Amino acid sequence: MHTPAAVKSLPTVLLTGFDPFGGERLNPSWLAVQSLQGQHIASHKVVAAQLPTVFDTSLLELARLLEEHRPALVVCVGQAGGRAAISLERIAININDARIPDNAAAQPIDTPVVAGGPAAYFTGLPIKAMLLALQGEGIPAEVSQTAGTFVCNHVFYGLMHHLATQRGFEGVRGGFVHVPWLPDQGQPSMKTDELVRGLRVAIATALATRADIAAGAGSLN
Ligand code: PCA
Repeated sequence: MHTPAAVKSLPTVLLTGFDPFGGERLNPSWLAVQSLQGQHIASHKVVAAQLPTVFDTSLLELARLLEEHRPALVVCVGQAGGRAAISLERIAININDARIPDNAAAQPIDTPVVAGGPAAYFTGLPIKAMLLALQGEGIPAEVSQTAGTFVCNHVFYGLMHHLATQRGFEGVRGGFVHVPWLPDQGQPSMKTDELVRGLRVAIATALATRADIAAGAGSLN
């Protein structure tokens, strides 16, 4: 029955974006994520939150959000200027190596995200199924083999480490998606409404797909 109580108890998708960084005035990841706040996708409710583009603080905020919302699925989103497509990140690595200072003027070089943690984590998202779904909708998409070594990779690694090691997160899936600039920021770019549509398709596909499609489909890279 669709009582208010039943609606309230819908499982949650935690969707994060970042604040602007590197002297930019906006961050498309936050604009796109923000517009999905409170929306329902495949019987899940989206909780949108902003993370600061700051090493360590971003992970403290993410950990707080994970404990508060206990999501069924987590998709962290960031801006990747210079990329032309929605990038489904495959792997998070245990390194911070910042080419520019973060928003708190920190610029760690060759430090681990988690001291003693594994070298890398694979995404928990079904990225090949998501890729096919996005391309089927005519939205430019690609699998990416690196989320870089700045705050996005830091958050991706911290997310996967939290899900892998903290109690109560067994079976919770998560991963990271990079989005291109908006047209105002430079080229190549993607418009906000296409980004939003792409994130909706990506999330719906992740919720509908338990095991990623594999070998039989051939390499989709
Ligand atoms: N992109 C940066 C950090 C914040 C963001 O949106 C990155 O790719 O690391």
